[in-house]
Amino acid sequence: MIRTLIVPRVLGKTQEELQPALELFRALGAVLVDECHGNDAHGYQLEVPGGTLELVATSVSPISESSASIPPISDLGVEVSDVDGAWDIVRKREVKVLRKIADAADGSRFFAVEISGMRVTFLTHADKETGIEGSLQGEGKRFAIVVARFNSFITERLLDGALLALRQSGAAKDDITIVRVPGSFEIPSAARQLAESGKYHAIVCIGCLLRGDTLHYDVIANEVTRGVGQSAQETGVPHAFGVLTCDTLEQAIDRAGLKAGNKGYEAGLAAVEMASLRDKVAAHTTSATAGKR
Ligand code: DLZ
Repeated sequence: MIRTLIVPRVLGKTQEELQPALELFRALGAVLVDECHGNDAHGYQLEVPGGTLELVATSVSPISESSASIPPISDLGVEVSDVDGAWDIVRKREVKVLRKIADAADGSRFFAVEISGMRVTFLTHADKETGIEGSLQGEGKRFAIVVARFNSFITERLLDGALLALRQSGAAKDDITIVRVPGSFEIPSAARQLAESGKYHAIVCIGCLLRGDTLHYDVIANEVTRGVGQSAQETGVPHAFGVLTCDTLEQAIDRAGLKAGNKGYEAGLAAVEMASLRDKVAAHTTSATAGKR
């Protein structure tokens, strides 16, 4: 029966008019899974971890009349893990703030904005125990990207995706170092040297292995995965894995910006989140230890 709810929102007449909303949702972690372009219409499908259909009956009209202590019903409700982090990301963009961030009477926290004519309420529920989670704020953090030149047709697109994710998270251009290596096999050693320097909060590893190109594909793929994982574990510096392992060039193209999104972009977001998580876990464990003294 029902598999997915698709909620189309018409946000303008041209592709350009969609971009602010598209970029905002991608900056908050939504993954672009499909896009279609015709003469009169452009569509982008974004996927998020979960969705709930909420049916509401109320005599109160959406944003304007609802009470200041109740999250307003708008065109779209977005539950986020860290509403303060989302507020920092959203308010720096071209949005009209409808409600500044505030605590609701039920203990949840929310804000509402209008972007490309769409009213969106962002909130974090009070009653949900989300545990410790990293945020997508990269401001003030330093990142290194190790990118393999082999199959550069793909890896340069993945690099663009990673850079976009880091910049959208607030990371400064000067805080991002790009290091190029010949092929995927060389990624772990360069990543390790960068991690051991202590200068970076996270490393993004980018490569593309095509089964057809290498007879020892499995050996290299295993070695790169093992080496990157080992570097992350032994240095404690988060490493995001943006190395594609594909059977065909078509599969790689799909994962480098078309149908299946851009895996470099996803790796960039993972690096930001893990850098933030590392700080949060460190702060949590330090305060827990101090409490025992
Ligand atoms: C040699 C090689 C081959 C055949 N295929 C790939 C590939 O699909 N993707 C990739 O990133 N690198 C490839 N390489 C290069 C190796 O990773 C490595 O750079 C060389 O073996 C030199 O050590």
